[in-house]
Amino acid sequence: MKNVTLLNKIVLTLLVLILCPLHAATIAIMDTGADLDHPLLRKVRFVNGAEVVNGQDSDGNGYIDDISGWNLITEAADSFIPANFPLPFHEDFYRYYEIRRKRSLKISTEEEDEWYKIKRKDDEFQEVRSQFRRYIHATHVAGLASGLSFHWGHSPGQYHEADIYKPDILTFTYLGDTETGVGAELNFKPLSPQDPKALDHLKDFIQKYLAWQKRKLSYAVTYNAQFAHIINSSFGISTKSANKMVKGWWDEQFPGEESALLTQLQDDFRAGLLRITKEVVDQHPKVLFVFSAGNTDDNTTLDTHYPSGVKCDHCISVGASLGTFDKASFSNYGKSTVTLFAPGVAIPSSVPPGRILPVNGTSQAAPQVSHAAAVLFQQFTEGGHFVRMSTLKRILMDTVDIKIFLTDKCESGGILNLVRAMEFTKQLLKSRNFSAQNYQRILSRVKAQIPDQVAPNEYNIPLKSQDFFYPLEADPLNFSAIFATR
Ligand SMILES: [Ca+2]
Ligand SMILES: [Ca+2]
Repeated sequence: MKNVTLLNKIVLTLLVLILCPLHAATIAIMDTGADLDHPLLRKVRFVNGAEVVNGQDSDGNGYIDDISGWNLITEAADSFIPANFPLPFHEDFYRYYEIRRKRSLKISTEEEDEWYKIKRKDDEFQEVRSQFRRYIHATHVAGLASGLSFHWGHSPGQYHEADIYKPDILTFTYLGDTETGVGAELNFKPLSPQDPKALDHLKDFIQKYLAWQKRKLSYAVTYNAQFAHIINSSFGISTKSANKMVKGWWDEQFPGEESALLTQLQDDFRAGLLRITKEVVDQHPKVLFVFSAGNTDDNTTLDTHYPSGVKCDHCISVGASLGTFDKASFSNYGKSTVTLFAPGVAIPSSVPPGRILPVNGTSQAAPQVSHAAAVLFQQFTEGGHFVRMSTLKRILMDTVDIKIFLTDKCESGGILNLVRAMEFTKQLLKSRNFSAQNYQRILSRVKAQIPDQVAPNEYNIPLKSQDFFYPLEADPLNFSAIFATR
């Protein structure tokens, strides 16, 4: 009898291991293509175990050699392509960022200010800067999704528990230009302005353009949903940009003509962008979508932002805060369109090749929320529970640091607090009681136990919205020491 019990235990344990694998949550980075060979990202690289690099689609999912992701632009497995950039970037470039950071902090010298102003007007230099931005963007976002940011700017050890959780990072190249395949943007070919069908032709094109955007988004999401629990999308189109696109087509079709019809077409186009997003995300209820709210200081409840403005219970839109004491001046906001905020000023993370750089943006705020969601997801999984993505969203919202300056700026009224979200989830799972009353009781208790986060002093200086990137210094934050503990 004793042996039977032991056998039962073994069988049960094996069943649990088979049915509830303790794999990490996977976050897909839909972006410019992340460098997963960065020393910090190697440790979190997603590996498609069923695929083999042999020039064939070994796992039969339709994508050849997709070991760690896919590139929609080139339609190949190489997501990050350094050859597309003018490497190495000149050191003056880094100096530019160093001085800009100092200027934001009002600690730059006159000589530095002078040098900076010259570079700022230097078109060639600025062209390199925009290339650099594309070069680093996804890798920076991926580093934050992996949990890098939580180790910096806070008291050491505060986030050590988060470090136990290392979500896998999948890279998907979504942003970029191509002439072929699903990524190829549609071009408008106008009719003669006098053609009676000209207006219908333009309207038709706008519908075709929306259909293309939907195909592209659907392609990306369908791919990523094979492997990822969370999709991080740190990109978007503002109302102003969307209107400009429609105005461009209008001007090609009706040069010099002004009409109220244009405004109508612009409104329809923006509504269309949100509609196609909704159609795509609704097909993937098991995926949590985390969007950056955008960097144009718009109220996106009034001025839509695509795709972050989509309404769904497994979608999160993230605004950027300045430390934990103010909205970042550039961040979009919206009582019904932005879910919560996360720090988005001077946030350090990985950039190629193997370096660290503090950067500003809602692009930086969003992946911190993706990371937090991954951590909670793993807590549930390890506790042997399935969890709905809408529940993860609810917990993240309920455990924020409530801020007066965000009350009318986002749905939750606060800033992400990972430590509190983790502790709440831990206590909820421990209680094994998922009733609404118990949820509220534990929430109140954890709120009393875990204090609001305190921002590092350096943030306590007004920063300008145009100061989006921060300089690279030789490991100023001692990342190598921090990550030795991983
Ligand atoms: Ca494959
Ligand atoms: Ca293969």
